[in-house]
Amino acid sequence: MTVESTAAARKPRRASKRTSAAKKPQSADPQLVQLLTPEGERVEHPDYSIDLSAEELRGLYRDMVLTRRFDAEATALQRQGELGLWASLLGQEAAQIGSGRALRDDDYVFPTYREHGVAWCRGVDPTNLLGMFRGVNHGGWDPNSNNFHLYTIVIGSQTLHATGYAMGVAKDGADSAVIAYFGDGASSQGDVAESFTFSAVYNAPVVFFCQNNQWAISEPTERQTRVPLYQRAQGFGFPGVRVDGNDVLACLAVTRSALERARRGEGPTLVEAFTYRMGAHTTSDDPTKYRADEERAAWEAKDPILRLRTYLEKSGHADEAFFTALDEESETLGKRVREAVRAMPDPEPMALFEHAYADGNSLVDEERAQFAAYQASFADSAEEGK
Ligand SMILES: Cc1ncc(C[n+]2csc(CCOP(=O)(O)OP(=O)(O)O)c2C)c(N)n1
Ligand SMILES: [Mg+2]
Repeated sequence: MTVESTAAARKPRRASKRTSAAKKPQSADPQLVQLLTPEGERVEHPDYSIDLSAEELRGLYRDMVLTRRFDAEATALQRQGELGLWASLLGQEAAQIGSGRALRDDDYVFPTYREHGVAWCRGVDPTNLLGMFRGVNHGGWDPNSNNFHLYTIVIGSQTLHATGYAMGVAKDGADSAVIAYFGDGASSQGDVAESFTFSAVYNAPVVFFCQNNQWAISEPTERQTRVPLYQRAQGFGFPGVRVDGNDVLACLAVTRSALERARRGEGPTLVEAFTYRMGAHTTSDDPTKYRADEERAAWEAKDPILRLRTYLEKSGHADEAFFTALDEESETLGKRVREAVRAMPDPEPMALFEHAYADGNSLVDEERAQFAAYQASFADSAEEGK
């Protein structure tokens, strides 16, 4: 059974009064779920529909704009030497805001290191995302406050964490769902294959949300797979769907449907959000070494924010005052982020050993003692120099 057919069978589509769905053209490629074209035109997909108010549409736009502004600020802060590293989400705002806004508060998220837009949707203060990249803490937020796990840099490992967590959710009899984010490169990891197998055979309520941004650092997607990534799911016995990852409406509709399926006890879904990493892999990377400018330009024409803006303007769902106010809000956010980063206190050196083990560990104790002696040795040499 496909996720499309499940969704269609259980939920007869409503004809929307507000957006008069019946009259809209169909999306060009049924393999790629799209509800908003790059030109900002609303289209219909036979298996997915969405009916949002003007206020909800403006909300999605605001989320994307503020996320992009935050991301640009973080990139600039790295260039100014305030952060050691930054992994930009530029271009992936729709995939993250669409999927992030599909979640319920009681759902649980396992992100990679690039999910700043999803963090935003979960209510994690963006300034908290920066501590690890500044090197002043190991994470920066309490995962259980917002059901948003700490950033995970070991590629693909969080899909196993998500699967185990989802199996626990099912055992508890809860109807919440779990979502695991990962990339096209991560799809080649053994951990991801294992999590697919486990979640399928245990029917775990998990959505695997793969942002195929076309690159794994300098490796293109054709080095990861011979088949479209979403088709991998079939071999594991659960549905896969490819969504236009630059279309926030389609990402919202598809993720919502996959989460509902998980809640109903029908098991995992693989969502492949087809998108593009507009920037460098991280601030340590130079993409001009391995990809052509034309490729970036072609994706720029599919910009997720621009297409929603075009639609909002054409449909009259937002006026100039809205865009002006949002510009101001963006600048205020940028300033707040700058000030918060510069005000972050340097950690106490011995804090390095905290949070490694909940109940302590003899090896960590030994290392702590060695490091304390090392630190103290500087005090001795300062004395000798007098
Ligand atoms: C297990 C593991 N192997 C290698 C790396 C180094 N590494 C960091 S990011 C990355 C590429 C990941 O690409 P993808 O999954 O497509 O995610 P993206 O960065 O494009 O969002 C690699 C290989 C790592 N962090 N962990
Ligand atoms: Mg990638």
